Amino acid sequence: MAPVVIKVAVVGPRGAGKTAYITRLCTGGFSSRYHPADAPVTSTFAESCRRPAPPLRFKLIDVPPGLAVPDHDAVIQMFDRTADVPYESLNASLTAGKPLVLCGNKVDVPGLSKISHPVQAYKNKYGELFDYYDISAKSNYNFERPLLFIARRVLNMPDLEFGPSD
Ligand SMILES: Nc1nc2c(ncn2[C@@H]2O[C@H](COP(=O)(O)OP(=O)(O)OP(=O)(O)O)[C@@H](O)[C@H]2O)c(=O)[nH]1
Ligand SMILES: [Mg+2]
Repeated sequence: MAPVVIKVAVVGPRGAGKTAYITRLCTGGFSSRYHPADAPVTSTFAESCRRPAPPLRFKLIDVPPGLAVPDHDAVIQMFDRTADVPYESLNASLTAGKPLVLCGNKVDVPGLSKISHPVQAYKNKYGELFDYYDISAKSNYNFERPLLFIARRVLNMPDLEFGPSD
């Protein structure tokens, strides 16, 4: 079966962990070094699915803040669970009719306080196209869950599972 391509824009403030998350998915590595990005970069993460779902090619677009977001099918909005910065609402044109996953990253760090983001307000606004996950690019906690949610919504296959196709 030919792979289905899903373009995912990964947005969020400086230092949230966008690049670390995408690198973790696409290469399996993690670096504690921080290199602020200055232009969008697209990387590919391939995943097979149990039948009858097709294999998937996620095009993960790492978009630094303040830059135009390239064409996409879904959005991951990331923030840093260790930094209590005010959340930024998303431009409506970014998410219109598209799956949106909010990710609170760096949950490997001990002693985190309660999440400050009004997740329920997002749930009310975006409904079934929205989900929230605590994640960690460092420890891999929940790291494939955002993409599983997106795949299920984009393909309209609520039971889709990643894994070998046979
Ligand atoms: N402890 C911990 N640190 C993380 C995690 N994810 C990223 N970091 C660190 O946070 C810093 C910023 O991560 P980046 O991925 O570069 O952040 P970014 O969102 O791409 O930042 P910009 O390119 O400036 O927009 C780096 O030092 C990472 O190593 C995580 O899950 N846990
Ligand atoms: Mg970056």
